[in-house]
Amino acid sequence: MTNTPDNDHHWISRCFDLARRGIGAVSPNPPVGAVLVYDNRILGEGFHTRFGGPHAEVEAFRSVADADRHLIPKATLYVSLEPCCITGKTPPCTDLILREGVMDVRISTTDPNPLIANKGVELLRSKGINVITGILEKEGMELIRSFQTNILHHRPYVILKWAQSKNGYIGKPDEKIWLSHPYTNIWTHKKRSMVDAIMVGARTVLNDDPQLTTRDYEGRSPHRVIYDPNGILSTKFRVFNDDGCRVFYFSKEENFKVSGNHIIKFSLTDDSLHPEQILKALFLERIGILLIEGGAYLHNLFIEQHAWDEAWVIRTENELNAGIKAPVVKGRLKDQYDIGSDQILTILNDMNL
Ligand code: AOF
Ligand code: ZN
Repeated sequence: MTNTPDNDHHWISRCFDLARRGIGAVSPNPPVGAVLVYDNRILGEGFHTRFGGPHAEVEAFRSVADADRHLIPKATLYVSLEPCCITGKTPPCTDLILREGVMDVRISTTDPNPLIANKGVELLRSKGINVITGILEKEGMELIRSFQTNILHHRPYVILKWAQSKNGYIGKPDEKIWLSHPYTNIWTHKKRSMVDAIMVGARTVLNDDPQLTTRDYEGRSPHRVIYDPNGILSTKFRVFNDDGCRVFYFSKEENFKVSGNHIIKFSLTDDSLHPEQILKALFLERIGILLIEGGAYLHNLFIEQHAWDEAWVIRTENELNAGIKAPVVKGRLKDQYDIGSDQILTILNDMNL
């Protein structure tokens, strides 16, 4: 039976669902899903489960039952991302596809990695394989947005997050104020489990003594990044806890009050912008997605330098009408939903793509 466009959408959506299961473990590699279909039946499927691990296509072929292996050459391989044709940490998927004898490959989006970018598609076509690209392409691109930033700009994908009152205030100076609904906390912790690191500024550490962990949701906690340009903090704050996460500490000053085997210290200089220095250093530490949780000074520093890619704005019912103003970002509204009495907006900055 032939595959209609409707079927193509269905199977590529399945690839997206599979790919999403790798989010939180694959960065700075892309999340990728693959499904092998024959006569509207799944012969095998898989996804990229961890950085450095087998690619989605490898997992999909591996999962085929022995009794079904003879059907592989007649099957269609759906993949959310163009198969790779280079040897990275793993061998090229195009070799595997040729070996397995699949003659029909359908893809959502091509790989933005300059080493691959269409070459995987061309190689398969040159071997007589029918390749269709661009199925639900917009969604496919959105799925690998952070990877695109990583591979093209060699820096982490930057997400800003804050909660604001009805009147657009995020808090008062030198005071710990809670604005969002308790349910939103669970959402925050889920989101934390999907990023590689969370950053806060020294003032936020002083005022809130946050933990920055995912204790209200299953999943691993991200590494922590502390921006303390004037060296005012000490290891008595909870962000410096030795709990298996690494702590990246950025300061202009040599601060002897901060030290530990899990703490990696970086010196900031005045010869270039701090966001640039921080992002460069973090990317070398394999941080692909960085969530900046505040405060406003840090958010604004990154906004002024155009060093942000996405913002999560939590609009709350809180009546606070004075204090520190919420940052202002201009971008594309991706989605908007309610949690408890809060409204959460996701805003994308497409200017850096
Ligand atoms: C695929 N399928 O599931 C993924 C791909 O170092 P490696 O071997 O893991 O290769 C990493 C590159 O492979 C990565 O930069 C991206 O271009 C591509 N990712 N390709 O065919 C997958 N994760
Ligand atoms: Zn591959």
